[in-house]
Amino acid sequence: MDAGLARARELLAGADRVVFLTGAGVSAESGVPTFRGHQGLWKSCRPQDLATPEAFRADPRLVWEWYGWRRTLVAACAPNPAHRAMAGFCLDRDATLVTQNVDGLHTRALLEAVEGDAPPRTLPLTLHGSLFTVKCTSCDHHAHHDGPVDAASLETLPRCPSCAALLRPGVVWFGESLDPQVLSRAFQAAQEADVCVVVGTSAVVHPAASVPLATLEAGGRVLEVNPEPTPLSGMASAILRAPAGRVVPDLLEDGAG
Ligand code: BV8
Ligand code: ZN
Repeated sequence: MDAGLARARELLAGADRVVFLTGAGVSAESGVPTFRGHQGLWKSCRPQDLATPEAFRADPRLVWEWYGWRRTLVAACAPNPAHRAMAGFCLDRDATLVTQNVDGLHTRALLEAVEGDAPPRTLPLTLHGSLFTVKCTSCDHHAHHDGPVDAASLETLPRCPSCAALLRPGVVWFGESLDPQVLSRAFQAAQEADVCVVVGTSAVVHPAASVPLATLEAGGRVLEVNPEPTPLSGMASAILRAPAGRVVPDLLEDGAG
């Protein structure tokens, strides 16, 4: 067994409480483009330029076209072995899954792993919201919304059933604050964790990228799963330089717990 994997499994075996922080890389093998990878580009637009309130104000049709395209793409993707291994681990152990992703694949993996309802503690903490929700640009209406979006014109964009204002994707854009309750639960879990397993994130977006630091500051360890180095690599006690779908099942399979 690879030395990094052996070390990582040893740290997990000794951990009472575990927190996961995932980013777009965990969904790459499911066919979901990452945020900053070259394949993440869409119509030569940079995601960072479209995922902002300013972009939506300037051109809601273009932004909805991008989100509609992503929603359709993600709806055709499936959880990969990394999602499934983490879902199983969270069902068996005292573990919290925090994700930056808006693709819903962690939740789908969890619901596929349980018959019936998933225990609330195992539901992922989604720091940046979901592609499959909308919220009103004017009133407090928000709802699940998973159909195709007709972004052909301003007139065909989704409207609020209560006040008829434009609906927007139910995600957190750059420059917007995260849900304070979700964020505080994520940092609480990180502070209490013995190990934070960071999977598939470039660790450049804050406050999400600070979650592993809360584990370190409380005396815990960080494990990193990422084919590339990140700003967190220097703080990791073990690093698995491999794709998540290939190595996370080995990391988490029984015998690591
Ligand atoms: C906030 C939802 C308080 C939308 C996203 C100046 C002005 C205003 C704000 C800021 C500023 N400077 C800094 C900030 C804070 C800003 C920030 O951090 N900016 C960064 C870019 C510098 N943060 C915010 O604005 C946050 N809010 O701070 O509020 C505030 C309020 C007002 C003013 C100031 C502060 C809100 C951030 C949330 C933005 N929304 N998503 C949508 O998805 O459409 S973030 C977006 O990036 C995605 O959610 C994504 O998940 C996230 C992080 O990216 P990654 O997941 O890491 O993905 P990435 O492509 O980067 O990397 C993929 C990784 O996977 C790579 O490392 C790759 O090697 C690896 N990989 C590839 N394949 C695999 C793999 N790993 C494993 N296996 C594989 N197979
Ligand atoms: Zn409304």
